[in-house]
Amino acid sequence: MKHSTPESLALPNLPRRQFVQGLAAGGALLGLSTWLKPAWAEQSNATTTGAAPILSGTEFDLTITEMPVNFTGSPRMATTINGSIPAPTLRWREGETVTIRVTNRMSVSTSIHWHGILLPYQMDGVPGISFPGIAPGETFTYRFKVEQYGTYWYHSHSGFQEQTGMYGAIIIDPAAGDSIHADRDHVVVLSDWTDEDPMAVFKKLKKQSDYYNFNEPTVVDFFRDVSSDGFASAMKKRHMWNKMRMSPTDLADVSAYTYTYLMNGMTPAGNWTGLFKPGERVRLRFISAGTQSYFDVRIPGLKMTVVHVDGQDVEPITVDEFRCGPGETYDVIVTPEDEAYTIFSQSTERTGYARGTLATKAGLSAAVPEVDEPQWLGMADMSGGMAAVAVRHAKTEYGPSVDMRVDKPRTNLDDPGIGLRNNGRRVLTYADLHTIGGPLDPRGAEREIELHLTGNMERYAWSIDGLSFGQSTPIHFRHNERLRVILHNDTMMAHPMHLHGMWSELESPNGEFMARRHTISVQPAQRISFLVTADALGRWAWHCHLLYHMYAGMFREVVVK
Ligand SMILES: [Cu+2]
Repeated sequence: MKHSTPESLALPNLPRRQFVQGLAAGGALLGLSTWLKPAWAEQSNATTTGAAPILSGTEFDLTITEMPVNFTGSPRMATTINGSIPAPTLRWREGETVTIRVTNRMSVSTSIHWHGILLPYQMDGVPGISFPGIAPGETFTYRFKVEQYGTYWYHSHSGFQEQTGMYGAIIIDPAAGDSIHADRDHVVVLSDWTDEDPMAVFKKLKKQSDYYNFNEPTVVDFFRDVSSDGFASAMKKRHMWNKMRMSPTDLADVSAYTYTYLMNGMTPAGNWTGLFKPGERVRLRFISAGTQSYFDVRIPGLKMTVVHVDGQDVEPITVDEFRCGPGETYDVIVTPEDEAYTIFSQSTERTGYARGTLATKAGLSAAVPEVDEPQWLGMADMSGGMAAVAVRHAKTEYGPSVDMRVDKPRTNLDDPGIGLRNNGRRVLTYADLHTIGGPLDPRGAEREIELHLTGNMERYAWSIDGLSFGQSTPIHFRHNERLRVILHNDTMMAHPMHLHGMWSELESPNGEFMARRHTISVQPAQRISFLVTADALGRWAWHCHLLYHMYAGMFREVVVK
């Protein structure tokens, strides 16, 4: 057994501090040669990161190009929208019709998906489902009426282009004036960058799923042990790991070993800075655009009042810290009084962080905390809890692509998640979230569907009910039905599940309305449910927003008719 002796349990010698903090300059894109310089690049050779240009109005032209970027000291090619990372912030107005012409100046197909936006399915931007994609040299025109307001974002839905730079913020101003009063407003886009070709990252994960997991290299072995020795014996072995201060964890499959975490396109060394005047109410719109990273966000010295989640106003709740998974957005209000505060966003597996500063003037900084110690997965993460629900595993879950099935899922929403439990800070949980105004649709569920999030760690296979996208057939919703969706996580990882085109109205274990979401993170061994009003005809994507999980097959098509 690989980990049977203390010697072989030794961690690779990679102190966390040695992981790349990035360049102080933080990823300025290198100059374009003049002859191919498009209009948007006319002013400057080096397109800025850290201050995405703001485009507002009803007509937009976005150009997708490959451009060199340098976050770590080694120039790499990035996929950019109008030459910036993040892409330009698009400012729309509720009730207006927007026209967005997207031109592909690359040699491969591309797309843009408007994350969380309600629109006709042909405008949703998922190649193979909404439309064929945007071919090289082609311009695709998106046009739709903006039916909502709040903080959203957009990104490529093609290949790994989201990983290589294609993401940006959308701010939609309410038609009737904002109920959230703020003196100042900053978008904070969190993301992860790798100098590796994302396909190479994926292939490494396929070959060895804990390739980037230097904290805890034992999870694959744990499952190997479960299948060869049975659960009880594997658990005994786990006790041994515990005694040696080791644990099987599976917090994130890609870490700072390859990632540099970015805040508004700036590395930690680059230190993106948002300005304020003491005493102002500052709205920070956090957008979790990491492809494979959950971020735990806090601002030491400041309480954050969460007021708006996934584009929905929520009953204000004041916390010290919150976790945001890929796809989710959280708007908070802070009232800073001192000169400088660190915005600290550590990744869940605790190998690194994105960092920026809130300050009264540029050039200031505050102390940057150490990353927390990684926490161990508990029993609840591996085998659930005591829920008395009848668990139905689909026949397709019994096969080589599934290595774990949870028979007693936990249903609680008040768990902040692994790494945040009992850390001495008030951490936001899903149980704290209440969308103002209640559900969109007063009807109860007319029908229920249950889906299990499944995987096989060792094969790096990710699926739904044991079937990858390629093996699956579409899920059918009847037009205008009110539907309860139950998601049951049969894996040890959290999966941020994103249903396109329709809201997911999260409910409590007792069936009370909680929060209207576009992305719902389902924790390990957890069972959650939400209601959907299937009011959007057409074909929609539904997937895990961890990009490599989606790519591996944790993805379904939903057909509403
Ligand atoms: Cu996933």
